[in-house]
Amino acid sequence: MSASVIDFVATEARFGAHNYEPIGVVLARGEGVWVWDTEGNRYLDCLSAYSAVSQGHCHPKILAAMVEQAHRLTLTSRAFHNDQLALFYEEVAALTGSHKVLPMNSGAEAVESAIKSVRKWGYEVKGVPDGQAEIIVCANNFHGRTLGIVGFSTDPETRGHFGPFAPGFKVIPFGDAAALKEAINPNTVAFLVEPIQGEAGVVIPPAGYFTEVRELCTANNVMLVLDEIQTGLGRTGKLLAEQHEGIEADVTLLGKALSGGFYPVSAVLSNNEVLGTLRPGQHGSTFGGNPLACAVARAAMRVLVEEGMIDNAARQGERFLSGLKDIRANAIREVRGRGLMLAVELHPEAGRARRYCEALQAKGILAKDTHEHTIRIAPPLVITSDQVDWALERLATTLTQDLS
Ligand code: IF1
Repeated sequence: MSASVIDFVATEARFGAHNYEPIGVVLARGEGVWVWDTEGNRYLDCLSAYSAVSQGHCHPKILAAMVEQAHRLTLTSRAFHNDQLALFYEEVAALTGSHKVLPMNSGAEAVESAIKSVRKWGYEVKGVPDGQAEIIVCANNFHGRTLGIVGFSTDPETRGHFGPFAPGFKVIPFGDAAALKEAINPNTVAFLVEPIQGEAGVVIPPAGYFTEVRELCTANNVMLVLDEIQTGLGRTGKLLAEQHEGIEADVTLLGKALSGGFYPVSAVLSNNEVLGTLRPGQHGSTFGGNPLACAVARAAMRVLVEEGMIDNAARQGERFLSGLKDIRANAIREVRGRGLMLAVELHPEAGRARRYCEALQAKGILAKDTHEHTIRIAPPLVITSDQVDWALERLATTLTQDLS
């Protein structure tokens, strides 16, 4: 590493909490699928900030919307109306077919807000005895890092030594509708689940799973809450991952690409019943629904649709997936994916996925490992066929190396 890179890394180490172990690159500029480090080296971003930069780095139209709004009005608090929130509501509701919107900031805040809302609905509408609401979640879930959320994580790294945790959550295996049927009881208010488990390593459920889930939730008056914070907004080749399953959630959570990576913007989308239980003063946030966030999100949604990014994600995702499946490498155990949400799982004896990510970095690709043996591949949805082929060449060379 050069002196300047070492200086940045050393300074981070000196002052920063060590809650990440970044790959050894210091990024300084981004444009589309490309990012450049402080030395001017160019990389194809195959992480997209965990699917927050789906529209590509520094999208000019989102930037222009942000600058224009920032000159005019950034934050008013919800004590007063502003001239962006209603427009954001209309546009995100029209895009997703939702009736009610609760604007928040981080993904975890949207998850926590959904948990509060479905519990309140359980007590005030479903008639669950106060304090006894149960929410079913899946093993290997990832819904954020707040205390409430890590309380129902099954990952020791995510929840270790952060207790004690809140009760009211029941864990079942992902992809097992019979387990859901077994777990539902009269106090169950919701089933919170990712359509595809991202952090778990892009785990896709069996065909028909969500059709059964939808039927079970409807039959038992249980709210189906789909966390589309990572899978949503085109990542899997459709606007929402639920569309692959031909179902509709009762509550949908969005975040990340809702702002195109410019600003933390998240939202809870639902029908009147659930969000209609929130009354003035019962929930809120200083920045939730602020005019700058709304202007940025409106532009991020607009370019996603107007520039055909969702269909491109479907097309390039198929190209990428079949190209990955064509790679003949002993290291590869399985290739998985839907749209541009892809993963290469390695055999344990092939060595840690991190080693392959470091080797990819040397070839101009930035990717992230998850759970030791899986490499995530999630480029911005603006990637072209040539860029997919460029990435596949380097992935094939790297994966056929022996890095064990
Ligand atoms: C980290 C993981 C991904 C999410 C889903 C809610 C949230 C996330 C499905 C919370 C956030 C981020 C968090 C970030 C790394 C990244 C991640 F590895 F942690 F699990 F993407 F897979 N639901 N995921 O994926 O949204 O509060 O972060 O805005 O914590 O290291 P957030």
